[in-house]
Amino acid sequence: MTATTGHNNTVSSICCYCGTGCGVQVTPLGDGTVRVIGDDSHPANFGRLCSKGRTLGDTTGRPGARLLRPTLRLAKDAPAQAVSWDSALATVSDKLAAAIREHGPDSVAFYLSGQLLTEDYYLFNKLARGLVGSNNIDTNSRLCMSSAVTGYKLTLGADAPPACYDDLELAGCVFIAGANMAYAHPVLFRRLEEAKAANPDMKIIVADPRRTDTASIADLYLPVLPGTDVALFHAMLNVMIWEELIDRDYIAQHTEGFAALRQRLREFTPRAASELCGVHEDDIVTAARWFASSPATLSCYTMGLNQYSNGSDKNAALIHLHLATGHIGKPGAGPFSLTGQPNAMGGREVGGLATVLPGHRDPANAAHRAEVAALWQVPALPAQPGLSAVEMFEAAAEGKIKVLWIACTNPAQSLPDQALVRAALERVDCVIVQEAFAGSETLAYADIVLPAATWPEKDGTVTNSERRISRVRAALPAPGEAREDWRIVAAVAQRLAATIAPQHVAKFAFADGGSVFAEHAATTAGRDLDYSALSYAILDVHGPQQWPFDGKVGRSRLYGDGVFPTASGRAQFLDVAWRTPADKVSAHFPIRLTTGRLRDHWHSMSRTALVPTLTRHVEEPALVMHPRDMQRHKLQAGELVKVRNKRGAIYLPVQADDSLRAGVAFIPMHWGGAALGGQGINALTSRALDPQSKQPELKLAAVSVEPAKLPWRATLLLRGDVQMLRPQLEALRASFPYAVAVPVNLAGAEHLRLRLGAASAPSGELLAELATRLLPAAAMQAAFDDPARGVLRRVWLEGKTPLGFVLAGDVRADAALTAWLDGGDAPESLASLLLGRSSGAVRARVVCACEGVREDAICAGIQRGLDVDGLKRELRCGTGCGSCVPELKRLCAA
Ligand SMILES: Nc1nc2c(c(=O)[nH]1)N[C@H]1C(S)=C(S)[C@@H](COP(=O)(O)OP(=O)(O)OC[C@H]3O[C@@H](n4cnc5c(=O)[nH]c(N)nc54)[C@H](O)[C@@H]3O)O[C@H]1N2
Ligand SMILES: Nc1nc2c(c(=O)[nH]1)N[C@H]1C(S)=C(S)[C@@H](COP(=O)(O)OP(=O)(O)OC[C@H]3O[C@@H](n4cnc5c(=O)[nH]c(N)nc54)[C@H](O)[C@@H]3O)O[C@H]1N2
Ligand code: SF4
Ligand SMILES: [Mo]
Repeated sequence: MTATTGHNNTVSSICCYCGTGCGVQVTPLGDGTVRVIGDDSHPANFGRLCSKGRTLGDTTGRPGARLLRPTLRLAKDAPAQAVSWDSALATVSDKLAAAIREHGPDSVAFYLSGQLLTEDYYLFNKLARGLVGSNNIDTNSRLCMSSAVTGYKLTLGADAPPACYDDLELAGCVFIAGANMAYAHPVLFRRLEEAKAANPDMKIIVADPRRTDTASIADLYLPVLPGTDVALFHAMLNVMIWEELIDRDYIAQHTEGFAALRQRLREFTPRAASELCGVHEDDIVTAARWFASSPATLSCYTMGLNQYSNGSDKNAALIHLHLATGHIGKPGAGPFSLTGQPNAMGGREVGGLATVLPGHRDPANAAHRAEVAALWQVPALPAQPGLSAVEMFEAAAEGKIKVLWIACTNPAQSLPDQALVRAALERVDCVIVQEAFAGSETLAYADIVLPAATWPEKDGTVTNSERRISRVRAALPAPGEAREDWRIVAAVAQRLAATIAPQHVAKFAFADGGSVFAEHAATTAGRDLDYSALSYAILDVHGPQQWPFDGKVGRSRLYGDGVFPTASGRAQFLDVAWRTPADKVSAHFPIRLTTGRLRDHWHSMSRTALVPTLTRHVEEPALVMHPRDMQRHKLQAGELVKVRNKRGAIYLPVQADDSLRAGVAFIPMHWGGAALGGQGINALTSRALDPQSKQPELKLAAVSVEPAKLPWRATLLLRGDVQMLRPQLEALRASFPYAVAVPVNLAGAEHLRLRLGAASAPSGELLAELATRLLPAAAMQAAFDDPARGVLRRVWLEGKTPLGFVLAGDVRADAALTAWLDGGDAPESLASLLLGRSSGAVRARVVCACEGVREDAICAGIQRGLDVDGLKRELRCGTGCGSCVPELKRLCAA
């Protein structure tokens, strides 16, 4: 695998979305865009890509979506002004120097991201700890992987996932707990589907309060109640002990602490645990038997375990099952924590968490601090513990943080308890936002904006879930004045050093990413992850490599010898007590709300919203609830509801879905303030932390759901680039409690959909603004207004082609007009449609993003007697990336 292959300018790189880390071949097309195909030679995906990876090319060449110049605002209420890089860098450096001088180094904080490259992180870390002198450097991995890190360290002794992707094919039993791999790690899920098809004896168990697409291949589905997995895992171990399914020799030779845990487990009989976790006791017994007696058992787990105030306990209790049965360190076996972001692993290696120093070292350990200080040639590293993500924003809200530098993450969407987060962002004297795209909510709080290059303009390395380091390579120049993240950090660090410690200036002078990587790799020497022998040259010639790496080969699996990197060399069983999640349901807040991913969107959607086909699978925010809960709360499908708790409230429509447990509701995490209005989904979530990992409880909030009582409704649909339309929109939206704005793809073109709700009809002025603010210049209008009643019905036309419409106060024509804009038939009479005297067609959802196949066509095919293979053959759905195959199966079964 060389840097460039095939076409003379094609580069091998890595998909910038999930932690699977699929290899891609990227070819610049000469018009500012690229073509992306899977890299057949990359061991993560062997050429496969999911719907998101396949459409990466569509995210390029969109300068309107990007930040192109640094900006500065001189006061909190002043407008941002474009400035030169020179002036932006000088201002950042001056602000840092002043805060350090006047308030001490801990008045400065860095909030970074698992989507940075290893080189970016490394320099941020060196700047924060080595030059500023603060451990206040944390990342969004705190919201994501922190409990997995803690779980691994406390039980196995080091933060190292012991398994690898080949184990998906070699396992006899796969236990998927709190992971929706079909959506979040689709290419790994494809591998698992194929492995199961090739080996029908393979048993798959899925534990999730929602019967997700991942559960479509499960032999046993466990509808665990949110937050209660410890009871499930403890009971499984109890059964294994009772039925003598444990590996006594392994426990005796390679572990410690079993006796105390065993004592604790007595109370976790299947029946007692069933009361706590809501899984039938017979199913607990079956799960335990399959797990223990299979020749090799692999667990895959993600946010359903990590994002809880008992997330570390859940991780440890799951790892216990592997230690007790010896399902670790051998092919097809092990506790495999799948990473979310493309370089969450790299951050853990570099020290991109307040609680980690470079090379898996510990900032609380004086010897480790001295080692890193020696490597960096600085006198000492700060001993004062750093703030973790949520603590950082709590300190900021208290006025303790003067300069907050945010890079490659969108905390005004993704952190829990947005009321606090936004108060914190307002309180900080100087907020620096280093961001690539123009739509991030956090930009509204920025005093200084630093425009960053992004994929495919960046060069560096990432580590995927199976500890494999790959090169990311640039295929395009960055647009405007955007710069690579590590170069921005290096430039600021050199300026700051010149002011506060001139002897250190040279320590931040790097010719290229390769020399940053070399310095970083050296920090791993002698550590569990040792890849000090790795270099860009080796990666270029021999392709991606797993750590630890001895100069020739990387290790695919860890702990095959039963020796663990703990003080005694033995793995540890922990005496994990039962703790309930922090948020409790009550008569006031009876619903357990959980949040998570959609198949075709990525986080705050700065990239996926640019791809028309990706917006078609799920177009708009909705709350899903069990039909029985809807009945109990007297709610109708499609009705607008208010979801509320003591932290905040959001408005969105409700839909019925019996794949959820009764009592559990779900909202996708993607709907932040930019889509939903207000503070978005995380207005509701809790900042209760796991005491060990400091990871917040993003997966459970107790809420109430009630009718919205916003009878006045408007809906607006308009052809155009959402990014371009957004500024005009924001002022309008602020006037309405319900104000959803999302991109939708109609007839292959981008459109903006706006939905508004209010308790009563808005003022005449506001109504007039609605009709004119977004009106396309020179478009013809068909208008049937009744302003006295707060009613507008207008359709904009170019010749006979509809460009958009606004319906306010009377939205009955919405579905038919939308179908028309989507290429459907024109209504027979526009007037009778707008006046509600006739209704029109309704359009169907797109199930297969790759081939654009709609649900109605699929259902018609099924009526004709087609099965999944027949659908694939005749309609071509499911033949691209395969992500929709579980859904096709579900539709066939229904
Ligand atoms: N399409 C897509 N893929 C992504 C991402 C994306 O934004 N979009 N983001 C990436 C990132 S950063 C991450 S971290 C991963 C996340 O990957 P996942 O963790 O797989 O995704 P989520 O949907 O957040 O949550 C997984 C499941 O946990 C379940 N769950 C909730 N509570 C519990 C519980 O108490 N116990 C159990 N057993 N299950 C529970 C939820 O119902 C949900 O189905 O995805 C990565 N991949
Ligand atoms: N309710 C709820 N909340 C959650 C979760 C959940 O399951 N439920 N999951 C949590 C998890 S696991 C995660 S990982 C977080 C993710 O949350 P965030 O990190 O906030 O999500 P992103 O939208 O990926 O933010 C990345 C930002 O970086 C920008 N960007 C992209 N490329 C570059 C680049 O190369 N350089 C720079 N400087 N900027 C770039 C993007 O435009 C985007 O604004 O959300 C967390 N929040
Ligand atoms: S599974 Fe999809 S999103 Fe994840 S790295 Fe592969 S192509 Fe990208
Ligand atoms: Mo994540």
